[in-house]
Amino acid sequence: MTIRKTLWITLALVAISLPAAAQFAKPDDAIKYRKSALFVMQQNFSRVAAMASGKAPFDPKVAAESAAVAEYVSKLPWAAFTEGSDKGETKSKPEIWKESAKFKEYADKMQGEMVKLSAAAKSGNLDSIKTAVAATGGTCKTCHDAYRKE
Ligand code: ASC
Repeated sequence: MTIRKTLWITLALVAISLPAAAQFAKPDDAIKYRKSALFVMQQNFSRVAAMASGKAPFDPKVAAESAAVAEYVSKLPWAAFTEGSDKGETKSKPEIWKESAKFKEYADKMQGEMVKLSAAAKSGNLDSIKTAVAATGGTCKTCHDAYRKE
């Protein structure tokens, strides 16, 4: 193999093993990305929460679909809390970057509850959905109280 070829293969391997963080061209893109993901997640979660609280009629199919979207999208914001994206159009507190283990713990907790919510919604049992909505909402609030500016 030529040196050139070896170099290209090495570069390609490095590129695919880079963390998702590397996908953002600039800090503003990372901020926009995580806000967008959190917004889409919140919209879908709220739709299910409204059914759980009786503010909206219970539609099991819509609940299951919305919860599945929220569950999937709950995986996305975290790769966008990149170095340098603590400054800009963001309500993220700088503590996120200083307490990354605790922040990750909160993020993981929320994702775990989203999995349960999605399972509950799939089952079509409104009581299970209510329990899961409360648990999931609690994880949103815990993290916001600690890491989101007013
Ligand atoms: C939402 C939303 C949150 C959570 C939280 C639950 O719909 O935007 O931040 O639920 O309010 O306590």
